[in-house]
Order: sequence, then C-alpha cells, then structure tokens
Amino acid sequence: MKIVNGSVNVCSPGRNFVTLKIETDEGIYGLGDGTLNGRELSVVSYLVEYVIPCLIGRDPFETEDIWQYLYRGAYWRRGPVTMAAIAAVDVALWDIKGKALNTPVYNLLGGKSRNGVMVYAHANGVDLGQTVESAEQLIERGYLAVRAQSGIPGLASAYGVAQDGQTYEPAQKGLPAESAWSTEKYLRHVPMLFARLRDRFGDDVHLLHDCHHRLTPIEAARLGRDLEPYRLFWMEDPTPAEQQEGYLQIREHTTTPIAVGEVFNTVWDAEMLIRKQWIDYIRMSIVHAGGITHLKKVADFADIYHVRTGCHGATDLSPVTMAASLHFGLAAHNFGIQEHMPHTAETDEVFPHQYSFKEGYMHPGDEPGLGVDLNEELAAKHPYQRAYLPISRKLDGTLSDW
Ligand code: CS2
Ligand code: MG
Repeated sequence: MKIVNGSVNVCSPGRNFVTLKIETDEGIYGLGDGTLNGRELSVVSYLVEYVIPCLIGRDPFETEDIWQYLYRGAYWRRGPVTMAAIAAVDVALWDIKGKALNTPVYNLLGGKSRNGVMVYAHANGVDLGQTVESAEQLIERGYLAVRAQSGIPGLASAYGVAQDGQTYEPAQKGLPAESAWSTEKYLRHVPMLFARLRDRFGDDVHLLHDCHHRLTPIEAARLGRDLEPYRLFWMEDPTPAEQQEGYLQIREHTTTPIAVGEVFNTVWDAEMLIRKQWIDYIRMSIVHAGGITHLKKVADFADIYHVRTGCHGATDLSPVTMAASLHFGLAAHNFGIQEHMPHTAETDEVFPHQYSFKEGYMHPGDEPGLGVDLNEELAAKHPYQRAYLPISRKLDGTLSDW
C-alpha cells in the first residue's frame, strides 16, 4: 500500500479544527487532528508546504520510520506546531493501519486492558452554589469524576467558568480578551469549593481541579495542603513546568496528587518530572505530543515510575483526537483518567464517530481504525474564523499566566 494524497481540512463548527486526511492507492484513508488552539493555520502551513510532499509514495504501515523522518529529519525539533503536524500524520496512519487490518486501533496498541475508559467532566459556576449544582447534574448523568472550577469573589471572570449561562469555551473571536487575576483571592476561595463538594457528595466521587499554571511552586504547595482534607484525584497544572524542579517544591509539601502536561510536546518536557516521581499523572495529549507513536513511549516510560496517564481532552482537541485517546486509554496499562469536555452538536455532526459514554466510562467502539469520520460537505458550511485564547493580568496590570 502507498500514500497517494494528503489534504488538510480547516473548519469551524462552533470552534476551529484542523484535520489531515491521508489517502492510499488501495482506497483506504485515515484522519489525523492537527488543531492548535489560537494558532491553527501555522500547523496547516507546516503540513501543506513541508510534510505532505514527503509522504507521497510512502508505505503507511511505517509509522515508526515516518515519525522519525518527520522529527529527526526536519533538524528543527519539538515545539507545538511541529509536534501537532507530526501527530496529525501519525494518527492518520494508525487509522489506515486499523482499517487495512480490519481491527480497531486499540488492538494494535496491546489490546484492551480494561472494559472502558473512565472520564471526568467539567463542573463550573459563577459561585460556589452554582458549581455544586453543576457537579450534581454531571453526577446524575453518570460521571464518576468531576473537575470543579468556580468564579472568585472580586474577580469578573475566572478560568474554566462559563459566562451568561453559555457552555465554557476559552477561545474567542476578535483580538485576545483580557481578564483580571488575583492569586490571593483564588487561594482563599478554592478550599471552600471542595469543602462544599465533599460535604454534598461524600467520598465516592472523584474530584479534580485545574490551577491552569497560575501559581508559584510555594503557592501551589500551600493550596495542595489546604486541599488535602478533600482527597482530590488531582491538582492540575499547579505551576508552569518549563523549570521542572519547581515541582519538587510542591511535592515536598503536599500529598495532593499532581497532574501536568497539556502544553508539553515531547517526553523531554516531562523527563525529570517523571523520573524523579514529582508528578502522579502525565496529561500530554495525542495531538500536541506527536501522536500515538510518541505518547505510547511516554506512557511506557511513565509506567516504570508509577506515573499514570490523564490525557487532555478539552473541546479544542477534535473528535479525531478524542477517538485516538480512547483507543490509547483502553490499551495503556498505566491509564489514569481521560478528560471529557463534550463537543457541540454541530461538531459531532461534522465528525460522525463511534465512541460513546455510559455510566462514567467511554468506549472507542469496535470499528476498524479509529471509528471517526469527517463529513467534508458539512464541514465546508463552517469556514475558519480566527480566534484567540484570552490573556490574564494581575490587578496591577502585570501580564500573568492565563
Ligand atoms: C484545559 C483547557 O481542559 C483543560 O484542562 O486547561 O481548557 C485549555 O485551557 C485549552 O485546551 C486551551 O486550548
Ligand atoms: Mg488544564
């Protein structure tokens, strides 16, 4: 079998998605996601101008050699644009392999290690009461794990919290929106949220929280300690991780489990974090970390150090990535949990898929390949619209981490 064509679809059924389609001389095609929220067209250009021409004539079964060719062969390694483009190719090739061998991708990754993939959903509200209510609705729908984010008194908006009863979606059209941030107000408020949630729902439900890289290590250490009575499943992205030793400081002070990695691109962003066992969950995603081929290596490396997976699964990761993550999560021995932020109905129509949710778990389905498709005619009705993630500033105007 040979690759005969590659094309990139950019559509915006509610938000932007970049999808690579690789076609073969046997009529089998595969799909890969290359969406990089707020910087989508840079991946399109990387794929169209540089990557696709190198794929024509290649055997799509050679996922390892093609991965190395695109990573080492470019000389310029790593970074979100490069790794999203490599991921798009890699996932499309795994999809082709599964279809050609007439088996779901999870069988190519070691087969099923469990019956389903536990997922967590997002509860949020402008205040504690609304957040508790939102969590209640999710628990009633069958979720066993809930991430909770709440508005903070004195701040007009907060990360992860929807405005005006809309569904939360961070990227916005127009230039980047700016919001005000106060670490002091946040640190005072969050423990109260988890006290309320434990009080209302008891000990069985898994509770998670995302700090979105906004704290210093010592602030995160304090938050981790304050949250210990509420037994969180994890505290996510407590501090930026370019300087990996910051996580040692957090680790030394708290037993609250720590998850990080949604902005990482290769194992080198997490090598020390994993090897020194400063984290409990590695949250790298298939789309932003070079595809299934690389994430499998990261997970196998992490397994040695008792670190489990927790793949990023926000709405800016397309249904193609969701499907790939579910195949991966079903097979990986050290799977931890998978994020599930459901897509809009429009997105689900553009990307018909086999994956499903039941009683807290998701399953990728048993169709050959990934079990996800792209309706190109429908996609054409939702043209790309430039959008940006917001910017955050401290109360005195200093730019801070959003
Ligand atoms: C996130 C995302 O889902 C998460 O945990 O932190 O909401 C993240 O902000 C977006 O994916 C950015 O594109
Ligand atoms: Mg996050």
